[in-house]
Amino acid sequence: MRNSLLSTRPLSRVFAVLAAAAVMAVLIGFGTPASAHSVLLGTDPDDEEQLAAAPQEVSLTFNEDITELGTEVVITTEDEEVVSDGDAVIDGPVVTQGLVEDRPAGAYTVTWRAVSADGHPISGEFTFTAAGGISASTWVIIGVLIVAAIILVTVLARGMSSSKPEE
Ligand SMILES: [Cu+2]
Repeated sequence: MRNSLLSTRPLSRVFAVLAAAAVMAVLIGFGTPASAHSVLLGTDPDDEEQLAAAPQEVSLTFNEDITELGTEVVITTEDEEVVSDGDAVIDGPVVTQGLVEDRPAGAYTVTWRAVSADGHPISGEFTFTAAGGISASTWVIIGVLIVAAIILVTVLARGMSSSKPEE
């Protein structure tokens, strides 16, 4: 009996080591995805996209929820003028950043930093180009056109109602 116990001991040690190694492998294997940083899946506009005009907002979509604290998006023109307006809005895995109304033509750079659900910050940048600009003068022209349209409609409506008694 004693002899057989001694003979099985080395074998059980081997099993114990193998079992421990298996447990470690499982822990490492399952632990890695849970602690991985968030990954940027895509942006709107896309990196290096060419647009007719700069958009009113830019959005970034990640593979998991983003933490509000420490997440920041800064958008600059090629003249290094900051055109991002206010704080980024975070809705789960989507981060949206508004732009100012005066958006000139040219290249834009979006520099972002986002904090993963695991607390780790990730960062990057992408660019897009606007063929035409939406500037303050564009808004003045749009305003003038709207006012002119209102005046025209008012004049036409008056002309129609004043011509009624003549019928
Ligand atoms: Cu991480």
